[in-house]
Amino acid sequence: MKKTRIVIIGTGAVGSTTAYTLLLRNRVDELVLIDANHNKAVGDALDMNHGMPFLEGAKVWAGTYEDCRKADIIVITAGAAQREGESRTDLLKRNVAIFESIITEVLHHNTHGIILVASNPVDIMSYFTWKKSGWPANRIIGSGTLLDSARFRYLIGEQLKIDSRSVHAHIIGEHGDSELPVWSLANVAGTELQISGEEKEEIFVNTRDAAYQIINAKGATYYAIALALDRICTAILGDEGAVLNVSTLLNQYHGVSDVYLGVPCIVDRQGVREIMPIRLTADEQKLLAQSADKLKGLIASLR
Ligand code: 6V0
Repeated sequence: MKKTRIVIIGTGAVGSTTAYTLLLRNRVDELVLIDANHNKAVGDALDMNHGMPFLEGAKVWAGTYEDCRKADIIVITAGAAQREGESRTDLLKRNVAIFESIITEVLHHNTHGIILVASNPVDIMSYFTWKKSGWPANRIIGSGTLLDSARFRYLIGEQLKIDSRSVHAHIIGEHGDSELPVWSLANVAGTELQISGEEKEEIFVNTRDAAYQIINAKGATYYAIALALDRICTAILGDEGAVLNVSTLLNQYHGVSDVYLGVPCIVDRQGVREIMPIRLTADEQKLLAQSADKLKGLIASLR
């Protein structure tokens, strides 16, 4: 039987936690770790291999781009940290340069896989990866607003004292400051949420600003994003047809085109099989258009 392989590029906080999550949940046969700091990948692989007597027997090693050849999924979590005094646009330019070299290497060895991008700004990095690769957009996926939607569902669940898995609610748009809550569709078992306008505002602000809160407290976020990446990989490898709010290329979606944004998508072995045509109110459409305009402005600033 063909072995499933995931390559993770960038084994910092997010990459190594994602690798560990995939291992614990027994998702793959082979897990390859690649980092510009090869020693970090070597150390992570050793550390995880020492846990094998307690696991189900996957193979983990610190690899090279050559290992991308047999990869089903290539997860990119590499990124540069913001330097003191550096603007977001300059950081973006540096991250694009990092991606330029990573994608060139990946394309050299793999033509059939799915690339899953988590590095920030994730929607722009995904768009750039799609442009650079020349692959069909369904095979370039960004983690999008899957994490934001999970935070949103968790906070709604806390408010209502209902298991967050029973809360159906979506954050769409940019993974970042211009994202928006789709309150018009939020429900539990098809019933409208019993939450006041004030409470809704507080829940959304806490969702949107969650990363700042965590980074202020401990410097980085990595557990929940690792679970979100695990969820996407599982939907792909299991050919699930799961509906996940990932970042994908939009084409005339509520009037938005030629930009990657987080929206509910059906995810299976093809990657993004289809985008769900959800209903939005006029206000929600306006916010989605603003989110798209913001990202297009940033993409234009790179040219
Ligand atoms: P980190 O801990 O600094 O790890 C980054 C890793 O990338 C380091 O180990 C670097 O050595 C490595 N790296 C840098 N350049 C290269 C290169 N050219 N090739 C290979 N490896 C390289 O950062 P952390 O893991 O905390 O975050 C990684 C990225 O994920 C950042 O862009 C974050 O902003 C982003 N996140 C995205 C989230 C999402 O929801 N999409 C959530 C959290 C973080």
